[in-house]
Amino acid sequence: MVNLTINGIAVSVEEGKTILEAAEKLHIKIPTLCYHKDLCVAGNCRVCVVEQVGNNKLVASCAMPVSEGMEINTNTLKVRNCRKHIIELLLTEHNEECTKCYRNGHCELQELSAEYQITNQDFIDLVPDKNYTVDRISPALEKDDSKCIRCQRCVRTCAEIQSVGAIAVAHKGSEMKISTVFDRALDEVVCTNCGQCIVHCPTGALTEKSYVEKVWDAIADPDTHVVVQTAPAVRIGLGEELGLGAGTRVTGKMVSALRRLGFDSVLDTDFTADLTIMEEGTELLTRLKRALVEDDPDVALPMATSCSPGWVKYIEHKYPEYLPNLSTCKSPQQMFGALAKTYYAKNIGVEPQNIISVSIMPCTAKKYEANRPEMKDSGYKDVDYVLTTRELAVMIRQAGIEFEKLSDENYDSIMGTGSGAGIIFGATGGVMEAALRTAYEIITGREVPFENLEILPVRGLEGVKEASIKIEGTVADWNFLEGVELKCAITNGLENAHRLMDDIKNGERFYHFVEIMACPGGCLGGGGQPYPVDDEVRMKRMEAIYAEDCELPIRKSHENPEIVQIYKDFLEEPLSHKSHKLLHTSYVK
Ligand code: HC0
Repeated sequence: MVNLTINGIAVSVEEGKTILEAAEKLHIKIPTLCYHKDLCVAGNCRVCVVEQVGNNKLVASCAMPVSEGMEINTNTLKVRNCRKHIIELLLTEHNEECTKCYRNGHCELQELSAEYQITNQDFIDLVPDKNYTVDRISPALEKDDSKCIRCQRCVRTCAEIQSVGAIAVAHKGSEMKISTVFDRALDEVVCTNCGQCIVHCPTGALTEKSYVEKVWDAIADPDTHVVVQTAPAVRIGLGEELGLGAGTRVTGKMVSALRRLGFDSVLDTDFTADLTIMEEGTELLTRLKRALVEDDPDVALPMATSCSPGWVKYIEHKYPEYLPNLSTCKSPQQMFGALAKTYYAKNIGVEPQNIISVSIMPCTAKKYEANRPEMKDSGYKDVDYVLTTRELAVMIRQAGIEFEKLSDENYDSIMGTGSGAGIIFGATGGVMEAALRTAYEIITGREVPFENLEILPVRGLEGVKEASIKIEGTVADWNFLEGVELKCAITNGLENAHRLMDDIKNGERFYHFVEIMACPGGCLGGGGQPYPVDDEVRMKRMEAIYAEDCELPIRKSHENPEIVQIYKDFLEEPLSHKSHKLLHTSYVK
């Protein structure tokens, strides 16, 4: 341990820790901008400077490791003046239309500016006028350079967490900016639309494209029937965005708020998450049969999940030779959209052209996914508008709804019932766990014992998780699987996906089934969820998801009565002709 004092208070921390981390232990807050717990240290904004006693030097506390006997002051006149000048300089270059900014009230620069009472504009004459680029081309993301403070959190996020590298630092000195290859629009480069840059950006330089006004217009139109679906992870993120703690579960209040906003049908993506288990599970078993019984050399294993659109875009760019390995299932969002304008429209007696289908997602890539040309199998655009959890919170605030005081309400039916297996889709490992709960019962004809419902090896924030299940006691159709050891892997975050895919490609690992989610922690850590985020917050959201699963009366997808009903009334059976037309797709290199 290393002993030091901060503001005269003694503290001991492990060797290698920084001054910032030691101060945190003493509950002394040091302001930061370029620093983020998820990322490597950059030390480029210097707003976290502190004074080292003895040499009177200012050092960046996020980057400086502690040393024995060190004496640090975090709140001297010199420190305060230095921080103030740094913030003033940043503001001098910064777009000052804060009242029109999407991050107004949630901006770290704005908070610091208020904290340090910045009223001066002493440096304004030193800064040349610039032509800033505003990129609004993508259906999912927007990038406004006039709000960028060049802290490079986005660059590190894109490279370190996501292994994408769509954005990088260009030029030097005062010309320095965050750019893409040849300064192309985000929509024209390898960006996966995951939005992790947004949740790591301290200002409004990177945001989602907002469709709030379009949705208000649809709700106000008396000729349209507006159907809304809510993703698994929104119910454990919305409360946090509305000021309740991380991991607060608000499913019933969210449903109630959506009705008060004026949505005509309030339905649940968990229903199509359950449907995905039926379709994707059957697809996996079919592929295994082809491989193990028919010795078909063309069958692509491992089969990979296809529900995370950031991951789908990543595989298209980085591993196109593995596209046949993607499950042909559309994501639950898109399955829902295709059914909303066919099955649901028919059931409620509304013409599909009069339905507007809105989804509330924790994900920015879902906006991109809804706009993909493949996603029109209902004969219309399957999902018209995608809002993030944050955008839904904006609508709730605009409508003057006192969220905390709402009573709990239930989703409408049909397409409004989800099982616990559907809910856990929102956490990394959830799709795998949900699939195993159903596959076990199909293959063995026996019920999963209650104590084995929770498959712990697939849970948690670890980058790559593995599970190996020996199949025993199969029933007639599945005897070919007797004794087979089913090998599965789960990853979250595209850097981890990249490592896993490289190992598969190099023949170092073999699996039958892999679950890959683009964002750290899975959808609960998506680019449309509340900021700020770190692993502590992700863990709280994850615990909330599993708690919700535990409390539901139905915890297996195949036991969802609305799933049984849709196969009886409409789809006939998994992988039927109708299922293929509406629920499956393919991607091209
Ligand atoms: Fe997810 Fe999904 S679990 S991707 O993270 O599969 O966004 O929450 O809605 O579609 O269900 C996001 C979350 C979804 C989909 C589901 C899947």
